[in-house]
Amino acid sequence: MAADQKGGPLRTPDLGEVTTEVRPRLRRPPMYQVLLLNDDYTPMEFVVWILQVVFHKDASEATRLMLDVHNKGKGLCGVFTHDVARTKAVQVEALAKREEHPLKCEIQACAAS
Ligand code: TYC
Repeated sequence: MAADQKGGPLRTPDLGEVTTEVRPRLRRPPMYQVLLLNDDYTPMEFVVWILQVVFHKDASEATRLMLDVHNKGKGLCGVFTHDVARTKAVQVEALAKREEHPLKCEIQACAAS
C-alpha cells in the first residue's frame, strides 16, 4: 500500500472508487516492571544465577544488580508485557522455592505513556 493511503475511499483511474480496508488503530500494550526483592537468606551467587538465566543478564550486570538489590532493598530486572512479567516472576520464585530460598519478585505497572 502506498504511503499516502490512510484507509477510506480511494480513487484509481481503472477501478473508480474502491474502499480500502480500515486500518485499526494500534496501541502499545501496557508494560510491567519486574522487581527483585532483597532478603537476608538467599545466597548472592543464587541471585546472580537467577538474573543470568531468567533475565539474560551477563555476569557483571547480574552481579551489579544483585548488589544493588542487596544494598537498596529492591531492584529492576526488566520491563515486559504482563504475561512475560508474570511468567518471569513465577519462574524466579519456583526456582528459589526448589532450593528452599525465600527470594521474591514483585511486578508493578509502568506509568502509561
Ligand atoms: N541479601 C542476601 C544476602 O546477603 C543476598 C540477596 C541479594 C538476596 C539480592 C536477595 O534479591 C536479593 N545473602
